[in-house]
Amino acid sequence: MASVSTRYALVGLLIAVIAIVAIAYLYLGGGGYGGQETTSPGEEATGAGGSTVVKVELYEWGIKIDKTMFKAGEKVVFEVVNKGSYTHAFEIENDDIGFEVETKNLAPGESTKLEVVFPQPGEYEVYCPIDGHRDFGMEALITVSG
Ligand SMILES: [Cu+2]
Repeated sequence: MASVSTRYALVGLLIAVIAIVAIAYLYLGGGGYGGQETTSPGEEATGAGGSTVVKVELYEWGIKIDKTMFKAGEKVVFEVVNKGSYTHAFEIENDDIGFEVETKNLAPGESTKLEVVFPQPGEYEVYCPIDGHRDFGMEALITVSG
């Protein structure tokens, strides 16, 4: 039969073990949150071959582009994702020089890449070519410098 003081000691030990397990669990479990690497939004990603990678989000009703200033001759890869609930597409156009590129139509959640080399300086219009979407606000402007 254990004495009273031994019983207290055992209870104390049990509490200590539970506390250590709880702390270890918090440390190990909580470590998962800090383990993921994040890149800050304004950061410029550079892909293979020295091209500039730019994220584009299409939604109702607008176009979000991470970067809208480029240099002529610069190779730019637009990573376009449809974040909306309608079908959208992404078109870049400069009527002055007969420049026009566009993605296929993207279903909601779908994404694609559009590789562009801007041939010369100027203002390039960006918009969704699907009927009426440009008037709803799905447009932006890209400036290309020499
Ligand atoms: Cu659209």
